[in-house]
Amino acid sequence: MRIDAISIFPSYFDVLEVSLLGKARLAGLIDVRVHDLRDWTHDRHRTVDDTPYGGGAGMVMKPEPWGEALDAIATDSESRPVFIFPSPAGEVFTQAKARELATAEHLVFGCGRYEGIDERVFDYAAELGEVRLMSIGDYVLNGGEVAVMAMIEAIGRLIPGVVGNPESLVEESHEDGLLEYPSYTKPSLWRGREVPPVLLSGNHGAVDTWRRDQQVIRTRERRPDLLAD
Ligand code: 6GU
Repeated sequence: MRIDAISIFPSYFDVLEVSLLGKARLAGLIDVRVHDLRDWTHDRHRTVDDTPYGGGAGMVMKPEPWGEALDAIATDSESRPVFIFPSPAGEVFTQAKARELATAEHLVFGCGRYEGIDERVFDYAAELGEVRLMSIGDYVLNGGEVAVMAMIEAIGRLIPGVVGNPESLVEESHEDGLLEYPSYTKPSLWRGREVPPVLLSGNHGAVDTWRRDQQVIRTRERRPDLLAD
């Protein structure tokens, strides 16, 4: 998979070098390219924003640098990219959407700052590929970078070969619509707290049943909205 990220703060993406995704990049499983939006400006101050038509607070990202950035990346693409613009006004990014996006050949993340990007940019991007506006939850961040890091991590780890043991992908929270069961390791008694005896019983059927029950109990307690779905 190829992933491009366009931002005025490209250093937010420096940590993609480390950990699992860093290894996946070195192994050639993911080709991540980070771009500074200001590289597509032409004035001395490398201006990316301007005041909003109609008035109001804050600044809006100008369309011209975005147009050039999207053109350059789309021209250089082997496929029709999927453009993802992080936005608190977008559709909510979920594990199901991560799974869907993990099958794409080329994702392009466009990180907005300030009050947002000139709306015409989304319309133009739709001529070059599929456009998705995506939110990572109902709260407001200063810009899209942190949201894009979260999405890249969630999508990247679903690409075959990125996570060493594929078994660890299926037993996680959200993969089957339930939260994950609780986990324990040695010692079996720690600071007066015991590990649930069934886990020490050697009875695999009983362990499976207990874990499933725990998933349902936890989900009912913590995320009843998931059970409704
Ligand atoms: Cl994707 N962007 C911003 N700026 N804020 C957010 C968000 C995205 N998702 C939740 N809040």
